[in-house]
Amino acid sequence: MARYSTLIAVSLVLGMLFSCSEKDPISTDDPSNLSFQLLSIDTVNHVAQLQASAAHAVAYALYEFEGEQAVDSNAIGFFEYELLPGNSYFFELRAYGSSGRYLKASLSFDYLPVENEVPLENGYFSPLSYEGMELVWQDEFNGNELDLTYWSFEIGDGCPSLCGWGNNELQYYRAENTRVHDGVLEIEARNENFGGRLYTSSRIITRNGFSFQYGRVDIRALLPEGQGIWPALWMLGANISSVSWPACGEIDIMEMIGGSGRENEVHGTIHWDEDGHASFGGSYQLSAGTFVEAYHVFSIIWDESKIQWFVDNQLYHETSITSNPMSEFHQHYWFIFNVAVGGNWPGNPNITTRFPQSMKVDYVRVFQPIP
Ligand SMILES: [Ca+2]
Repeated sequence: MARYSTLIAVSLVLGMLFSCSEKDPISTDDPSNLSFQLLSIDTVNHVAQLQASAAHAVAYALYEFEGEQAVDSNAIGFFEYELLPGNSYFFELRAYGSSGRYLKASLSFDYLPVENEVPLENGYFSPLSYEGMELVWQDEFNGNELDLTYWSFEIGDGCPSLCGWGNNELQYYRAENTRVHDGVLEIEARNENFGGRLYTSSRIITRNGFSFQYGRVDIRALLPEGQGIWPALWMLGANISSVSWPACGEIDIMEMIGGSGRENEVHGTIHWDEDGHASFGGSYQLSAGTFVEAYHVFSIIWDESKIQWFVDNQLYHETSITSNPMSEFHQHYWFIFNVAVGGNWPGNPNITTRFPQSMKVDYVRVFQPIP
């Protein structure tokens, strides 16, 4: 399905200027506290909704860039404006008081539709075999549904025991947001009010279907984008139900914090218990482009002494796991794939965040040394 994803860069300039007046503007005849914002863009019908609001305003007028005449005016401050894809827009808004004096504010944005379907062939591929190793588990996501032999869904918002999943995340996880089609697993974060939350997404785990200790993991994926979007490919220690987190250990193979200027960077991290929560992470930046534009392969090599992190087979982070407090890294782990929305690390979505957003996983493969 071709999708018109639209990107807006919003810059909001509020000019609180009284024009043509030398009077002290402290009067209910004059407007005050003007706000002017882009409420939404309907990318199907190409319509922008703009909302202005000011105290003591009796009329609002909308002007285009350098326009002499208002393109629209009314008493409520709500405007719909038809857009042409590929253009930049600049609006000025005037809020009039009964005195006839006005406050003005402006905002600008670019409306740049892009074809958001990145072909599966675009990007890096990892080999199906490595010398001295054997493929012990894989999911190539070749069917039409998630293989429940391996995977199950974690549903909800984490409440009551772990509301916001420990990070003040905003989404409600549902099975409905996961699809397997055209050779990929797709987890879609949506701007959808459900279960008392403003967003929905999915979080899938192999807790009851597959776990392993030591090996090489390759995961080929295309990442979503936008402020507040937080895709993750990670693992938890299989003893979590008995020792809890962080004593179970956590190995984050890939996390990306969406938002402008951050989508060329991914993070690899471990968490464990060493007199409380300890963590150690590294990050990798692409030399060009973003993780939204092409598939990349996120890997770890994990053995008795260390864990190494790779992007497209480039080593970028490494840790020893031989110290005594790191016993949690010498046991079985299972996978978690999810796309979170909002939370402590990325911050919340804003007007620049386009929904829906998808993480697509082409495959996950686990290799272990041939005995
Ligand atoms: Ca595939």
